[in-house]
Amino acid sequence: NRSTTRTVRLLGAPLDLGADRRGVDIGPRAIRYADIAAELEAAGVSCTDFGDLRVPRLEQCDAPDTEDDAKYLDEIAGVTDELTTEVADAIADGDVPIALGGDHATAMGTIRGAARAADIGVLWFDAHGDYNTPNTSPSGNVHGMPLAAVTGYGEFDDLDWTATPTVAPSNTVIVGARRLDDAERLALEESDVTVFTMLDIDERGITAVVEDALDIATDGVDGIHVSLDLDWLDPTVAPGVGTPVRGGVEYREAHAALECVANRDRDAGLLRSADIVEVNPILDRNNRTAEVAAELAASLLGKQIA
Ligand code: 4U7
Ligand code: MN
Ligand code: MN
Ligand code: MN
Repeated sequence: NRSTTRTVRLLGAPLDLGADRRGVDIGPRAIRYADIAAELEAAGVSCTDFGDLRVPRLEQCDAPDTEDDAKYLDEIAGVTDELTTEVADAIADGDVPIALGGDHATAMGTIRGAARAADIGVLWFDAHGDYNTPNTSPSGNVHGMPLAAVTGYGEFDDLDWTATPTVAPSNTVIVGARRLDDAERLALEESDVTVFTMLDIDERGITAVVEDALDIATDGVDGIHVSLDLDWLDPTVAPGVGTPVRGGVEYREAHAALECVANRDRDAGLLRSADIVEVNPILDRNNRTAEVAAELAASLLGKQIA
């Protein structure tokens, strides 16, 4: 049992260069307005907010040419390099950094920062696999590639750190997948990444699946990173996302999943870092998706229901 109060350090990452739909850069602000700080304090952790990273505005960047296979990758790399340093600093100070996205390219920064301090596994809650590479991506959008990058899969010309895995594929688990591109599916099959689909959740229940995911992610490492893409949830629960896919987890399933992670964390002190990404307020209804994000953060940090 943990004796001292933990501190979450919020790091805003208003990154929208990895996705097509505008508005995900307002995500950090919307999650703050949904009072993530109060939610976390209700969970018994203290919370500090380090504000937002500077992100180049889309309009300031050179427009990608039409056959660009990884749009804005250089600019994204600049931002995620800074986030890597911020996350590593937070962990060195004893805090738990949570990056507020921003699109999912954000995770290239948080995961690299967390992996500086210790060997980690990754739990990736997402409708998608985010396992495309510049060579396989149908869209050229980098938010569909971060998991491939951090597991060292495929060729990312300008990102030298992708030459070696930042996290072992065998400690990497996707939970809730329901839309994979063809090449992405093949890549995942030949990798050691574990994929639990929505059908696994339907058949076995969310808690059994997450317990398995935790066993795999934590095997032989010191801690875990949790990456939460809000499109993991059903769009009726979380409508404010750029790439919604029907048939996602329900509100209560999502909380149960993160409560399982928190329970394991309470026993073993596993949680090193997290990111909460893809909240797009322009596409949302009355900030509902940001509110769900803030509430899920509290479950991840061990909020007790009773
Ligand atoms: B997210 C997609 F083609 N696979 O690569 C792609 F369907 O971070 C979507 O999970 C990626 O929201 C979604 O562009 C990225 C597409
Ligand atoms: Mn994603
Ligand atoms: Mn997604
Ligand atoms: Mn496999």
